[in-house]
This record gives sequence, structure tokens and C-alpha cells, in this order.
Amino acid sequence: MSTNRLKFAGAGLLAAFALLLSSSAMAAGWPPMNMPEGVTEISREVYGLHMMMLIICAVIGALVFIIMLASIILHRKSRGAEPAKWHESTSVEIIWTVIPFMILVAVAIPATATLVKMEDTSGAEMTVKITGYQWNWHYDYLDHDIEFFSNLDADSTRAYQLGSDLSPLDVEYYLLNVDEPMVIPTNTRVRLLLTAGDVIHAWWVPEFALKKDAIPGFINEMWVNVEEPGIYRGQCAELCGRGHAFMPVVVIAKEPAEFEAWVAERTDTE
Ligand SMILES: [Cu+2]
Repeated sequence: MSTNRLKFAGAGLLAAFALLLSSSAMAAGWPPMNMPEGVTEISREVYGLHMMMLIICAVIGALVFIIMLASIILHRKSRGAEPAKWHESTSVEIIWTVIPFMILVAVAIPATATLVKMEDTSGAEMTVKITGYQWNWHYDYLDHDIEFFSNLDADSTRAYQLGSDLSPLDVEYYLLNVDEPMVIPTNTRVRLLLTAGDVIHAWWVPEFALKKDAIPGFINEMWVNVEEPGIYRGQCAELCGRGHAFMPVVVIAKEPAEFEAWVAERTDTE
């Protein structure tokens, strides 16, 4: 095969593979492959950083492979290519050290800015203490007289039993639903204090871009400001024993007025 035909064949194969991958993924109704953009300012920044890194890595990967393949194909022995005799080049070594260093610094600057914002839990308008247990979450609203356990919902619990009459496929949000979700107000800076009562767990809600370890004897802090009302789901993200898959996180974000109504209702019944 001539070089040109080889190149065309390679490019055609790659294009066909990419098409196959994307169309079959869509046809099969796969879950989204990328991380979610989320519903907070921080989650959007995290998503932006992730996309930037992904594109930089993809471009570098493509460049390296194009140069490598071109070198192999165009300078092969059968074409009469003579290997170069030189080795050790100070200028090349400086270039391949300085360019990656500059790329790393360029991505570290926005990444650090986002990290600093994520870690700054000051100015919170309310605080919820979250405690992980084997295998449920406990929510304690420090500014209100509210505390409760959040367990896996009844349908999921029924469906996962051996020989159950209910199939997991028939349960909406199987293992992603709880009997009592956490409720927070929208457009409010909520501080979350995280700890655990037995082993290490981790509280994770992808759409908030929040994931942190809940460690017995330690208090970890994070914060969230959800802009849109909605139901957001997550899971325990630290292998914590037999029931690790059975302690999901569900957060309902309500408009502040509706949140106040929920608080009034909760405090009445207790
Ligand atoms: Cu856990």
C-alpha cells in the first residue's frame, strides 16, 4: 500500500470507529458518559476545568500519535530512510521540559482558584451536620430543631432481597432513593459538617461537585449553594462494608419559603 492509501485507510478506520462508538452508545440508551455540569457555580467551574483538561490531553495525545505514526510510516526502512546519528540535544531537552511545565502552570492557576473557593466555608447561612453510619446517613440541622436518619427506600430494600417478587428493573431510582431526603433551601450558602459514627464513609452528590470523606472522630467541612430547586441524588463513595451500595444520598432543594414551610412542618410533628 502506498503511503497515501495507508493514511486514508487509517483515517477512515478511525472515523468509522468514532461513529460506531457514538451511534451505538446513543442507540443503546447508555447513561451519560461525561461528568454532569451540575447545579452550582462551583460544579460548573469543576466541569469547565475537567473539559479544559480533557481537551488539552486529547490534543496532546493526538499530536503525539500523529507525529509518531508519521515518523514510523514516512521514515521506514523500506523507503530507504537512514537513521539519524545524533543523540543528546540540550535544546530539545529544554523544550520538552519547559513546554509541559508551562502547560501545568497554566492549568494549575484556574484549578487552584476553584479549590480555594471550594474550601472556603465562611459566610454560611445555615449548617447541617451529616453523619455516616453502617448503612445510612443522619442529618442534624444545627440552626433548627430537626434531625433524622435517611435510609434506603422501601422499594429498593424489597427489590434487593433474594427471591424478591419485585425486580430492581421495576424500581425507579433503584438504590438511589431514600425514605427521608435531606432538604435544603436554594440560593443559600449551606455549610455541611461531615463525620461518621463507625467506619469511613463519603458523602457524594455529583451535581453539586461535592464528595468528601466522613471520618469517625473528625469533622470535615464543605459548602453548597444550589441555584435551582430539584431533587439531587448521590451515594456513599467510600467502601464502608456490606451495605455500602445501600446508603444513597438524596437532597431536595426547595425555594427558601418552601424550605421554611418544611422546617415549620418538621418542628411541629416532633
Ligand atoms: Cu458508607
